[in-house]
Amino acid sequence: MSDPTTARHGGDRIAQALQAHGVRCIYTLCGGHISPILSAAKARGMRIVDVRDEATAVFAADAAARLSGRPGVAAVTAGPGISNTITALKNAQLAQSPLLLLGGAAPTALQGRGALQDIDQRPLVEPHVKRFFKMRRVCDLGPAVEQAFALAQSGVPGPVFIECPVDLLYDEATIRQWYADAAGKGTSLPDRLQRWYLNRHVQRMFDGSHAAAPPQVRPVPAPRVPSGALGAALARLQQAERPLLVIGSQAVVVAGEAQALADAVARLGVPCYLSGMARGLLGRDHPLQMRHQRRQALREADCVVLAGVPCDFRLDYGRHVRRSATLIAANRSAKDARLNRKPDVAAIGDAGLFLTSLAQQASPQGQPSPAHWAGWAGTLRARDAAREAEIDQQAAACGEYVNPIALFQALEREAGDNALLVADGGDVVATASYVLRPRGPLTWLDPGAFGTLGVGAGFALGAATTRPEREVWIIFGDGACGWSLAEFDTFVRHGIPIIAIVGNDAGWTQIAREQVKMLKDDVATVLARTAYHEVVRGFGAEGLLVRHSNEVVPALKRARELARQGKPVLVNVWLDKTEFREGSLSI
Ligand SMILES: Cc1ncc(C[n+]2csc(CCOP(=O)(O)OP(=O)(O)O)c2C)c(N)n1
Ligand SMILES: [Mg+2]
Repeated sequence: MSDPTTARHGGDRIAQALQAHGVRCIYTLCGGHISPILSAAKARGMRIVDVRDEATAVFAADAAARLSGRPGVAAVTAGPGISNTITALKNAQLAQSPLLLLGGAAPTALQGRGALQDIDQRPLVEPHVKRFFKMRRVCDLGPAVEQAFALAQSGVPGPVFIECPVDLLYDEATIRQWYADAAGKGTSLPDRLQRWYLNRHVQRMFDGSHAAAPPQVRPVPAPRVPSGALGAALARLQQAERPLLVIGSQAVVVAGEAQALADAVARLGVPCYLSGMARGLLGRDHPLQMRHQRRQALREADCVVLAGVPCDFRLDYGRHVRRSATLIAANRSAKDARLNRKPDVAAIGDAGLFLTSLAQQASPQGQPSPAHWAGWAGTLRARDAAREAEIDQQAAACGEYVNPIALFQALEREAGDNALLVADGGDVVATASYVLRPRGPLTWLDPGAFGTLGVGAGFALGAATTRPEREVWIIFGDGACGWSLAEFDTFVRHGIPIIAIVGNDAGWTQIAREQVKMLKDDVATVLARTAYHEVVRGFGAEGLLVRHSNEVVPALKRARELARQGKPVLVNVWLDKTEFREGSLSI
């Protein structure tokens, strides 16, 4: 293993800084521009997981970040390697997920001169990241990684990009030789001038690199809501008759505090809805957690606390909350706290810490919450139970193939207590999210506000490598699985036992549902009952086919058994069409 105190070359300086920040895994797809980083990171004991699409690498880094609370790291080659990551980068930016993307680049002296894969990468990447670092000197590589880690996690978290030209990554002797060879041995004045220029260029690249200090890790404390706003929120909450709490992804960005947050929410006694990464925060069955009829509850509430949840399309741009209700918005972003609707109390800071402090102040000695809140929670619970009974009825409908609600009810019973669920699809995922109960904090991953299909395998990879003790399931739509099915090759090569369920309804149903109704045309929304289980067998994974209800439970049991033996599995389930999602939005 490499000496942790000294770095061999620029690639190793990056690896050294990653090591200092506790990075254990790098997701990548190789390219000549980044080889020294990968080789040095491997030599320093980091796990290099090589995937089949650069987007997967970034999705994996995103998931790793969400689950660990520390930036995930991906490395991709110059040009097309980088352009392939744009959707995944944007997804991470909108999901406020801190990650570091290391991208290759043409040699410094050849940029803009027609080198292989040389494009101006800044305009492509810069809009989607908190900072675009353009490297020009070897001595800046380590400090850039330090800064990138701090920046990715500070304020509103997000992705950061470091562009690493290949000639900064190899050792000085090799680079000097490259440039000497390139300069040639000509004796004309232009030849000698060019040699002089290149010599000076190399000198500048390596200037100061021998004196570089070892990497420093900067602590990044989560921003705290000022005490004035905290006090105002507490006073408004205590006056409320029917308070409601909506907790979103941003409240769990300090992943290590998720359990403390769960305890605080339970202590606060306010009925709540959980969304995004906050799903599962209170475990499978908590009396304060409501799952259904959120819109109606929001209409009735007289005080709504939005913890890390902006008033975007998911809250009908704020219209779901009554005008007369007190709105308390806790958010790291002052802009998001005020999006579409001005809150009565804007609590700017970390939403998770805000709720923990609020609970502390509301009942410093663990006093119970007001009795009328319990009555209100009871009303909501009764409504939840009524909806659950309706869902049970809909699950009993028998068709030619498998009822999707019944499928997820079976999965809910069969998946282990340590299951971690990844959602990638349209209607099938929406149905799953009605029925499945994430097991605990940080056991549910969905793309977030960007609504990106294709996250499945990358998220699962990030999850399985960050939380190897967990049973990782992907819930795929048959449309969505097409983006990342080739990553079963990655799962097989790296021995990662992920279980994927494909809800195969032979179509892009979430889109078809409205398109057919409004335009009487199913153009481009029809797929075949493709044998996805056979496709993954080709990659060396296990594939199971389920066409009838009675095959569901045995297949799920078999899938778990195979995963326990270390094998990745895909269960291709033929679904019936249902009316379950009728009326829900697809745009
Ligand atoms: C990258 C991307 N392309 C297209 C869409 C639009 N879209 C949203 S849902 C959906 C259908 C998903 O089909 P499938 O995964 O089979 O799930 P189903 O709705 O059939 O259950 C599509 C195409 C999207 N959200 N993301
Ligand atoms: Mg489908």
